[in-house]
Amino acid sequence: MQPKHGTRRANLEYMVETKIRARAILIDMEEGVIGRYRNGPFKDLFDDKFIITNSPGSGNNWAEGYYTHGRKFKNNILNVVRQVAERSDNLQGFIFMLSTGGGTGSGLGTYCLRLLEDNYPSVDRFVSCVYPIGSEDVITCPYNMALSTKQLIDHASCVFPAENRALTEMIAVEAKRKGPHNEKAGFFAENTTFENMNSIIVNSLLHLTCGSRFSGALNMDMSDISTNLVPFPNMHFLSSGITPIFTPMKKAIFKIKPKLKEEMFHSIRSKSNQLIKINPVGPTSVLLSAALQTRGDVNNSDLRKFVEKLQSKGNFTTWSRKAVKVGHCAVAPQNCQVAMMSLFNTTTMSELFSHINLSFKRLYNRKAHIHHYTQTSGFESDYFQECSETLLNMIEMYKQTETASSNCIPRLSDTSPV
Ligand SMILES: Nc1nc2c(ncn2[C@@H]2O[C@H](COP(=O)(O)OP(=O)(O)O)[C@@H](O)[C@H]2O)c(=O)[nH]1
Ligand SMILES: [Mg+2]
Repeated sequence: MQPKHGTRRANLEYMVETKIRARAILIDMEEGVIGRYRNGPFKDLFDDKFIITNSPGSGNNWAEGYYTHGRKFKNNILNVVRQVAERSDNLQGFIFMLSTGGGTGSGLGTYCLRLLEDNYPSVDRFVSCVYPIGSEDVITCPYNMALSTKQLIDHASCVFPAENRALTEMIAVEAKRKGPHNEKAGFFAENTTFENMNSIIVNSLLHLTCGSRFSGALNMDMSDISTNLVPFPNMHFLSSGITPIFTPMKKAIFKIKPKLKEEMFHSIRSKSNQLIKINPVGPTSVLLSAALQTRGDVNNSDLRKFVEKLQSKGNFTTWSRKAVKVGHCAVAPQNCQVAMMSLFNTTTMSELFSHINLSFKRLYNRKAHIHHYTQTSGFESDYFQECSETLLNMIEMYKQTETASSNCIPRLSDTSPV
């Protein structure tokens, strides 16, 4: 049985009626945030046994989340994860959703990443994370971003970053395109609310997981993503581009014209549809890998055309051009005939690392606010420096790849990012 209408209320009623439960663990050290899920309209969706809270938060301090809360909640978290994992018929991976700018998501979130790596070493860890660049409301945000990014580099299988400034711009463009009566199109009074920003991230996650949720001949599973898109250890940060940006709530179009599909394909590789502010097909980008996920009314010849176009437009290395991974899921999102997502492993990802390192250095050069971290039991002061070195190493690895990509390299060693 499918919900009759694509409205939020209808979806909710459908979930309650069919007793659908999210296979999700909610963790927050601020009780009030999770309270919305415990007591709000989604309360039947989440199992109370799998909610872990505390108060009063992590004080915007990565070390507090990682060490203090990590130590305190380790056994509780492992116990809950075990129960949820045992309910799965086919555990394909863990998906983490966190912000890198505060204390809980960044600290406790990346603590959990390491905990699961130790306890489930063969299960992939995918991370959808927010970089609050452009919406920094916390002075210690640069430290938290740098410290958690080191953990993501060292312990995640794949990272799908989203920058708040990129999401904000996408919302602004969409609002302008839809005109002043955009409430009907699913917008809220304030365009840059987290609700709107998160909606973009949620859509990207729905595309990412559609191959695991629906059957199909050309499905791309989560595990295919880490194998196909990560050519060298640690170079696992991927740029996601989606279209449509929001699921349109307007009247459905029943016949999709080929031109519209081509425009959509153009959008997903353009910089304005990426969840982070980089240009994957710009002049400085070298593509280490790419994937295309389509949903709905797209046929094999469309797909072949899209891939050929990407191979001719994108600046791939000699060894990555042939290997564009393709997934097609016949089931489109609700009220939508076609949707697409691109994933790029591009050397321009170094721009994100440079931005994090620069904002980190601005504070760290003055040693401002470091005492909050160093007085947390377990935190070693050298760790700041180590973090910055890891970021610089990543930037250097991308630069080397960029330089070497113009030469033909017949054989690659296991780890060299040539
Ligand atoms: N896009 C997006 N950004 C968020 C959201 N919640 C928080 N942020 C950003 O992430 C930063 C850290 O979040 P915060 O809740 O303080 O951190 P916590 O300690 O992990 O709970 C904030 O300053 C916001 O800029 C959200 O739901 N969506
Ligand atoms: Mg929070």
